Amino acid sequence: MRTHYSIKINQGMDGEEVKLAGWVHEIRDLGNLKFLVLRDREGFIQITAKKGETDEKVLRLIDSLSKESVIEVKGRVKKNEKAPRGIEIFPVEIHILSKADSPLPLDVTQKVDADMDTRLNNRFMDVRKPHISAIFRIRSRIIKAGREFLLGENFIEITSPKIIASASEGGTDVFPISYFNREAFLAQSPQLYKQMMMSTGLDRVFEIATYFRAEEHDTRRHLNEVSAFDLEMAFIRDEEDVMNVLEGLVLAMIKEASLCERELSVLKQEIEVPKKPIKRLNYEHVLELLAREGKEIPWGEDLDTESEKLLGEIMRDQGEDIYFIKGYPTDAKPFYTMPKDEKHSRAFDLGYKGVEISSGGQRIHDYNLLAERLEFHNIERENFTFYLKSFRYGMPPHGGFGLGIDRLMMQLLGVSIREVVLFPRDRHRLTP
Ligand code: AMO
Repeated sequence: MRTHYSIKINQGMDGEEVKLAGWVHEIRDLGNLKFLVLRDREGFIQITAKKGETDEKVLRLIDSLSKESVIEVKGRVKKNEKAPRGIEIFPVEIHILSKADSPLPLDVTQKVDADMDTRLNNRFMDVRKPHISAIFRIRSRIIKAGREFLLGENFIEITSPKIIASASEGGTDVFPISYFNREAFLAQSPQLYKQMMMSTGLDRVFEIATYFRAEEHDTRRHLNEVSAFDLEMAFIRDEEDVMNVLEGLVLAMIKEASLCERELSVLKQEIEVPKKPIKRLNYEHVLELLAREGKEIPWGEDLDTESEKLLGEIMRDQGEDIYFIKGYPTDAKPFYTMPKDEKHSRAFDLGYKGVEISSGGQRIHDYNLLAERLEFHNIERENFTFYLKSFRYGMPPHGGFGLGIDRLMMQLLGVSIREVVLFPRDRHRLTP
């Protein structure tokens, strides 16, 4: 329907005939002069109609327009230094493709600030705002960069089932569903399947996965439906091999975000790309750093939100936005975690500006040890028979990680997790 997006029209096109299509962002009627601002995916353009010059039919149609209606405009480009970007369109024909009702549920011109619930309830309109759509354009770019990075590193993209028979991460945070006449669950992660892939010979796999987590948390960093880069690789010496891939992936994604110039300028933001290598901190050292600031965490416990945030501040003061924590106590990590010594494991987390954005590690590949760890975690072995079987007939040493895309986006832009997910799922939100 269109020959150009608004942004492509420039002064050099003076006199050319173009076709544009989009939403009526604003209408101003000054009697003899009528201004329309047309908004499309890429920006805005002014349409100027003049009594005596513009066709009567077009003038009457402009009078009948409501804000946010969808229109198609055929017109001539005109240089005008007084118009935004020095150009306007002189309309020859306008057609209404879809008329918008009024009043509008949300003000797209941002003159009235709506609260988050109203915005999310009307997300289809919220995303019409350029600074909101910019978020999802950056999101698309970093996902593309991540996928290309991994394909370039010889990883194979897979798809694992989301309807499964047992809790993939153990624990109780699962959504039960009815599967014909049996109980099933929504997958908490591809964990069991990506590990099973390691014994297939396809020894480097990844998935852009959805995690379903029945966590009760109601915070600015937790959702019940999560997107993540989920990866597994075999023939590793130890967790450092996995951390090096995560380092490359996350830095490639942050770098791509930093290159989204137009979006960042709409958002009035700049993104600093951290330098390689990402600092490695030992769990015990982290406890010391926190204790120095008055936050005591008993050995063996995971960091709570407050200490994650404090650690982020401590590291910021040392000039590090992003950091690994390794050598976690084995018992604080899931059953599949490879122990390093009696107390420590080969699991790691990746923190970015005070929030965990990824966790992973080397896994147990020995059948007997894995069965023992399942028992230690009080997980019924019968539910994991299909998974355990893949460890009995040739399973190479392996490891992997999950990198939360929503978490990475929220930390990149310094906003709540709900801002970076189109239709977030939390305890209160099931529609739209
Ligand atoms: P974990 O449970 O730590 O590990 O999840 C990995 C990453 O996913 C993101 N994430 C979440 N983001 C928002 N809301 C949530 N409720 C939420 N839960 C998780 C975080 C987190 O770091 N199987 C392991 C990964 C692995 O070892 O390969 C796992 O799922 O960014």
